[in-house]
Amino acid sequence: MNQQTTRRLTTAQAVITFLKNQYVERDGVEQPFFAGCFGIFGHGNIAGIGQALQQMPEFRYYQARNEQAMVHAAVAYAKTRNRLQTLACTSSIGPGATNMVTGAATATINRLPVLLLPGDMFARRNVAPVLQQLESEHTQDISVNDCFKPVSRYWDRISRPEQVLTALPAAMRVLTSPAETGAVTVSFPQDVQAAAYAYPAAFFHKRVWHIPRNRPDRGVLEQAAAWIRASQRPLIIAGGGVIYAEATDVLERFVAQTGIPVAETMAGKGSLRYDHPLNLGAMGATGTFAANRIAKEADLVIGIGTRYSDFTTSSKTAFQQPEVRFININVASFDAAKHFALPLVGDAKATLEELLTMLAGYAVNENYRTHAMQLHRAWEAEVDRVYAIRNEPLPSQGELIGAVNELSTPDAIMVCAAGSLPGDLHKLWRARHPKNYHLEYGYSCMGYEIAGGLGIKLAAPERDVYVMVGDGSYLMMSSEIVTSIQENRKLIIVLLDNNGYKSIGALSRSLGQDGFGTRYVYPTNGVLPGDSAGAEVQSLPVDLATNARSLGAHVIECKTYADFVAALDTVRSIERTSVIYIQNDRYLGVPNYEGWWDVPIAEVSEMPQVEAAYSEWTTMQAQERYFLEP
Ligand SMILES: Cc1ncc(C[n+]2csc(CCOP(=O)(O)OP(=O)(O)O)c2C)c(N)n1
Ligand SMILES: [Mg+2]
Repeated sequence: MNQQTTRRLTTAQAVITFLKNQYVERDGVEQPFFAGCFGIFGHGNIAGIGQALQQMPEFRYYQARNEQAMVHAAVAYAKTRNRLQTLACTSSIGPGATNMVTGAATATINRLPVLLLPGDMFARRNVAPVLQQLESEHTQDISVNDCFKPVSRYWDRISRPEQVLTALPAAMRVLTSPAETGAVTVSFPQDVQAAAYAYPAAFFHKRVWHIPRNRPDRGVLEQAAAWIRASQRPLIIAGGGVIYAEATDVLERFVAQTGIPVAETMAGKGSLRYDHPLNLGAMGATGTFAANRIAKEADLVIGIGTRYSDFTTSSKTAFQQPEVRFININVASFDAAKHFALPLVGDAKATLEELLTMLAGYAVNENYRTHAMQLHRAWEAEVDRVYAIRNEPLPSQGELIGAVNELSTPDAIMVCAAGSLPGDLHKLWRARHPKNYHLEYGYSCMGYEIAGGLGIKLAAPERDVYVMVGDGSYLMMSSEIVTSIQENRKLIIVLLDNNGYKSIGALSRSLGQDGFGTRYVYPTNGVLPGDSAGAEVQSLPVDLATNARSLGAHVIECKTYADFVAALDTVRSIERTSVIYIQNDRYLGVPNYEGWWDVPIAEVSEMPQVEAAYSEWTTMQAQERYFLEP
């Protein structure tokens, strides 16, 4: 140690120098792990990370408008790059830091790597309480940054400069682990960031983190092959893991050889092209009748890279075959073990390749394959029908989705996260490549859409990025339009205004609650009116098109479907971020196709509609299953 050469750097300079030199390699392809750093400066990071970034412009700094948004952008970047690359995010202390907590949860829930570097209170403490410090009577060893603990896969606080020597390698291990990845938070007291230390030069040498393709236990694989051979009605559920592992080609070969049909989760949509004859489309609560019918009768479910969210399982009602059993291929043993499955803990690509060899000569019976293919065709006809609806006076969401799908370039990326759009898109979007459909539906965080679009465009500048966003999400966070203009990264934002929360409005009506609190209207006699209120209800004077224009976007306002189609054409030749604004119908929804979602209903109430909805709910709730036997 004493003989080592050292470099005297501030802790922050050491962090950035270290990050700059971290690389990952998978399948022999090497790349830098960090594409730079998003940030918003304040007194908690300006002289530390801020100074270091200024001194090292080769580690690109991106100025964000909102800390939550910048984490979403980093998450979307990582998702677009299949977790092989991400960005760091630096914030000041206090509100700047806690603004990132929601972003951290988004990353962790979606199993996507981001490195968060929030500023923290003075480690030396003598000047406390500093501006924005939350004091505690019972300890001085706490700050708002402790809020990151439950939403981070790794959390640390750097109280002395030399601690980064052990903290950052630990952070890198988690970030680059396919099974453990998520938000990593390394909290940096503002004085420590700026303090200098003689770091061993070896700490800054180039490091390449190998991303492994781990293989499952041989015996369990053999058992899985035997289960598949014995099954009569197997179904594959393709989750995000298929796409992150770049296992889509082997999945296609697997399906071609075995004839097993595929249903797709929100994160897994695009695993097969939409027009593959054995692609049944979306699975579960927002699923297609094709997927949901096959799932209902399946005797074997092969889940690949899925965490079986309630949307995927229709709140545990999707699989009704009494003897149904599960094989789960997953890098994380946590997910592989769900539903008492036979756990194939391993990389999706490596596992499918091995399983395929073991299944030589096996295929599902012809009737089953034919049945699945018929359902696929029937579903495609239903999508055609919804795309062709021409609702008046306001267009339907389904037809607008159809227009974006058909008029966007084939290699484009569409991004969405919350509202009524995700369910409609899950059913209706025709994914033409594995990156075509980018849904953040782990956290379904309103406000992800535009920020996420920015992250995608930074990760894939050669592709068109279509952001599909509702008026509610837009109002919550549209700030990164400004960043997209600053960075000259064009987004095509499709803003669907239905004057409030169409999704939660419909949910509210289904619970007997009349859309209460989900419309953008003035109160009447001190109460916000629901959907049954008459025509006297007055809308709010909100003008989102003008709002978007004021942020620097090119805005095209549409009234009709024809305007919308024309706008999708015009927008291609506009060079900066553009917003296509259109109002659409609050009430005309895409049907439910035999899926279900458990949302609890008031067990007692003074409203008869609520009581009626409750009794309907009990019938469905009774179908929820535990899967306790392998
Ligand atoms: C941050 C956040 N807050 C609340 C919710 C709950 N929520 C889900 S959808 C929604 C309304 C979305 O409105 P809008 O974007 O206009 O889409 P629409 O439902 O009208 O299609 C709300 C409040 C959420 N998903 N995320
Ligand atoms: Mg809305």
